[in-house]
Amino acid sequence: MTTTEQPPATGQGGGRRPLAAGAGLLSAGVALGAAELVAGLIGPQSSPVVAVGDTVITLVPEPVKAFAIATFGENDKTALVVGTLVVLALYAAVLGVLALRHRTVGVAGVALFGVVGAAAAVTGPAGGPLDALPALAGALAGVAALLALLAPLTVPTAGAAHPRPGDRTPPAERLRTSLGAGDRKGAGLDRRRFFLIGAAAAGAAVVTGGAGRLLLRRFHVGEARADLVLPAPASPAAALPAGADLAERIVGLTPLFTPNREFYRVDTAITVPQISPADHRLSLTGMFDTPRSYTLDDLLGRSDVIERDITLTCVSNTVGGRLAGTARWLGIPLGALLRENGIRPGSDQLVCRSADGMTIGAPTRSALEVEDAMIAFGMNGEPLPVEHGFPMRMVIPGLYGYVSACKWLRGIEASTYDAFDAYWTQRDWAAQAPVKIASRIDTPAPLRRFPAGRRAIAGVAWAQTRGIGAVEVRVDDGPWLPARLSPQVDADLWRQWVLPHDFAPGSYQLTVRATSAEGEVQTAERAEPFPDGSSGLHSIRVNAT
Ligand SMILES: Nc1nc2c(c(=O)[nH]1)N[C@H]1C(S)=C(S)[C@@H](COP(=O)(O)O)O[C@H]1N2
Ligand SMILES: [Mo]
Repeated sequence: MTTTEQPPATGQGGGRRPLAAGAGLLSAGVALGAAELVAGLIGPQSSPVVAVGDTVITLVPEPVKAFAIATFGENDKTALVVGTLVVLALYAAVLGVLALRHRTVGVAGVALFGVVGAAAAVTGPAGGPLDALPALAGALAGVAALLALLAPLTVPTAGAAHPRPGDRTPPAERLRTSLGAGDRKGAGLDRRRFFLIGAAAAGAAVVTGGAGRLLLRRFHVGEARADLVLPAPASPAAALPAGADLAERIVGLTPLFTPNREFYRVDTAITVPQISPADHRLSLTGMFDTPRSYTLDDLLGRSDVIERDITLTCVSNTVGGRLAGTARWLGIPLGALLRENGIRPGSDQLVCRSADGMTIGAPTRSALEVEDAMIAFGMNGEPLPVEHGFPMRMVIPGLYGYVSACKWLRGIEASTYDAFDAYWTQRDWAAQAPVKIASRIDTPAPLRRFPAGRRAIAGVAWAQTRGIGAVEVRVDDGPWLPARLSPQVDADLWRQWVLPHDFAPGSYQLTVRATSAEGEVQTAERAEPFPDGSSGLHSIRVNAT
């Protein structure tokens, strides 16, 4: 198709361009709907929208990722999806306008999108050749919709510039007739047909997209998860004394245990892997004498099931931040599992692989020596929630999640730091990252006004594997005042702290600092999360009136 075959886009009928932009948008909708429908038949990993988003996450530079986590927190993925859709919408609208004059550009633009989507899906961690189909089907449908929608915007009118075979009109004459035709208001533009086809396209997009979504639900593992019966632990968690949770009496204080649905979530998965427990295998490979693989039932049926209370923290947590949570985990001791496979002394790194392609490098030594390191399948009395790694994940107390807590775990390769850089290490985060001592003021809330008088200053502090020995609070430049702590039941569990204080009306700066049970005082030196975790004291301004 050549460009001269299309009547001019301007000067005719008016409003042609906005309609063409609309045609682009509608075609994108049709493409996405068709892709989702085919993805519904093939599987969630083949959905081009998700695959492209995943690829974007993998490719964006670290500062952008850090900014996204800092700005949007757990909504970072929603922000990404919305951002992607906005970019896609702009692209589609521009493409529509360009295609008005140059059909080839429109077709090529949609095809390009199909190829990008197909490539992303095929090369994804769970991708195969078949996963190209949704994107390609989407592109085909998108092209068809675009051409159909543009046709009524460029209806050939009488005397148009097409030289019919045998037409002897001189070129200049032909041009004049063509312009003349265009001068008539609305000529070459069939609005009614455009809106009819547009409505059909919108309907098709909604119906196919919705059907795709419904079909994708059958890949969800919620039922299999609900049917799972967890074993009783051979070694239960340390008993908590009555009244151990100070949050029962102090409004605004973080509870000792974080309910699963409130547990912070950090990962690179736009849609969480849906792993059918019956098909799942945990494979040990690499530097083992007798490596084997395990089904979930193998793990559930073992006699060495442990239950432990462990606080998990993210390296991206800023001072005073909320990327930390505590759960009662149920699982198998990691050290025992590694030893029974004959782990070789030369391994210093375990490369943990998840079903979504993530690699997390954990120190072999911690896996063997940290008490309570485990392969977990239970969290707060339930099977692991899908978002938190169902059916199994690793938990190693004392290390940030990105070097210890691989979710959707399907492989442990005994390796070395020399031989392999894991995902975050490739992005310049520290290869080894023990959790730094941290403390946080939960209440009073910063800047919010509260009535003067006696009230609690309270929060949490953590120093996994070492335990918290003391927490002190300073009001303005006063002395460090010792806070009361929740019972020390396990070094891996954070401790709540509380300090009742008499506030006269006024504004105060409150600062908290913790000391580990080993006597190490939390440093006041400020560090950003990158590359191995934030440090510094949490300090807030509060107002009593
Ligand atoms: N497969 C996979 N596992 C992962 C991650 C991930 O992106 N993918 N993120 C890690 C990080 S950075 C943290 S802090 C913890 C968070 O675990 P949670 O989401 O259950 O709180 O999971 C870790 N395990
Ligand atoms: Mo993290």
